[in-house]
Amino acid sequence: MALDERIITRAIVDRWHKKFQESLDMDVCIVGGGPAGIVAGYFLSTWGHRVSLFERKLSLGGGMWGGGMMFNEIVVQEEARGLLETFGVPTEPFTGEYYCADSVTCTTTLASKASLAGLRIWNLMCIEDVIMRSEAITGLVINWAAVEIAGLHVDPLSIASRFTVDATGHACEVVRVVERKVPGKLLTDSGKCEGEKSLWADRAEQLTLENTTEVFPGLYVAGMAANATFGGPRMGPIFGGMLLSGKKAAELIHARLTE
Ligand code: 48F
Repeated sequence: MALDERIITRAIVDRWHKKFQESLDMDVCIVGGGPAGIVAGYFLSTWGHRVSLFERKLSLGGGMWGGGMMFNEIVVQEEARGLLETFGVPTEPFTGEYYCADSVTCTTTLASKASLAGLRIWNLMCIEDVIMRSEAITGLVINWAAVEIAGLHVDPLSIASRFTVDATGHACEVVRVVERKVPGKLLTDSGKCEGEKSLWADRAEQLTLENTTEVFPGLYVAGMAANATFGGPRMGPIFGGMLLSGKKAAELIHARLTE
């Protein structure tokens, strides 16, 4: 058979548009494909919800690929080891309750399992704004990352979503947009984004879980974005809190979707 380039092009364009049209009205949209966002997406998809995840970069994984300072190993504590094993990621005991995993195995396995669970992954797209109604955040304003990177003046499109998760890491980009542009206050002490504090691994890991919650009607925070929103410290390359936070966000939203 002689290959026809026009059919190859049509296959890609047709299939992509079908996926996109089926994804205009979602149960949950997750912004950011780091460990917290991927884990949240995996569980919500596994539990039967319609979930999209938007990632600005070419690949999922966020800060997990690079381990600590480009040494491609991550550390997890006892509480999170079982979660990694749920995904089939091998861990090795280091000492006491510290375990290590290869950061590349970890990233690729989490992303693969989430995708196969039915999570709709939109890479190379960024969230530049939210859709607001008087009662809640009801969706996201999306654009190509290439448009953002090139600084082009191109209007975005939008996606409806019952719940949104800000899993954008240190920058907590969705929360920052809501703080700046949506009337009302965030559900933090000051009503504003408190901002991330300096490194304290133990406290940060506990707070990441506590801070994983709804921060504005319809908007949840997970992972490092949770600590940055509520004024918690950063934790460095220990990833248990990120993984457990993604699972907690999924559980909270699952309860809302099924109540
Ligand atoms: O930063 P990131 O890995 O967030 P996380 O899941 O994990 C944090 C850890 O990696 C590490 C740490 C803990 O040990 O402190 O930093 O909380 O992943 C966030 C992802 O969100 C994407 C970004 O490219 C990254 O892959 N992202 C950020 N803003 C946007 C976005 C946006 N506006 N639109 C789309 N993607």
